[in-house]
Amino acid sequence: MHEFINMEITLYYFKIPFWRAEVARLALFIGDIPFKDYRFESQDTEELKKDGKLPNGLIAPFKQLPVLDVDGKIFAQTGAIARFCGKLSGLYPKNNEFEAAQIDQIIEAAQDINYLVTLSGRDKEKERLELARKILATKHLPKWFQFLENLLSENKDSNFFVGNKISIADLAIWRLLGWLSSGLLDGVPANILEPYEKLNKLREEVYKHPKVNEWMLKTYGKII
Ligand SMILES: N[C@@H](CCC(=O)N[C@@H](CS)C(=O)NCC(=O)O)C(=O)O
Repeated sequence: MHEFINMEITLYYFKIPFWRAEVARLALFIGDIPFKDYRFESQDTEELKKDGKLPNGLIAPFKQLPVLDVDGKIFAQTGAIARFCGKLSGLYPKNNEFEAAQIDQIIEAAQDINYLVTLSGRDKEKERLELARKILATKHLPKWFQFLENLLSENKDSNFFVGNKISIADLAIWRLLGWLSSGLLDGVPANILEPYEKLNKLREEVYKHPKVNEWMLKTYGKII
């Protein structure tokens, strides 16, 4: 029996399979940790924007999601939540500081990449937006993908980022890459990941995980 099984956990996020929430949802699901997967309705979003209020009545510290509620107390920030859920589920080491830091660096890289995408979408003027997205797709993303590819190549033990088993680092990057290669992001082509053998191998490996498959089908009715 799991030592933390008695915690009451609710993850607050929007109704989308975005990496910030999906890394935590999947970690908990893989670890068989019961949790409530609260997905915001539009009135929840209005309250959050207005005064940071969450459906549990508490105030989101940064007026942003994800937020995790553990037994009525909350905290925010994707990395903190991912690590917490990873520790509960065995997807983040509790007694290997070095491997923990190696995983942290990947989560931080996901944040950096996400920030570049956000910045590239800020300008609403069509031509400037197109230029920003072109630079994103031809310079920034390839640079970061190569960094990640190198890290995967350096790990001789598996197709994952750290050691020989799946961790929250793999889940975060897998979902982030799913978004970036979805073709839904203006100016970023769906084949952007083609040159990266190790990144593609990582994606395949995560998709092969039986609990990942089960989660997708149960939650979204299809593999996404
Ligand atoms: N640094 C935060 C960023 C979270 C974030 O940007 N959340 C977005 C959704 S993906 C959000 O809540 N946006 C609403 C807002 O900032 O008003 C983290 O790591 O969780």
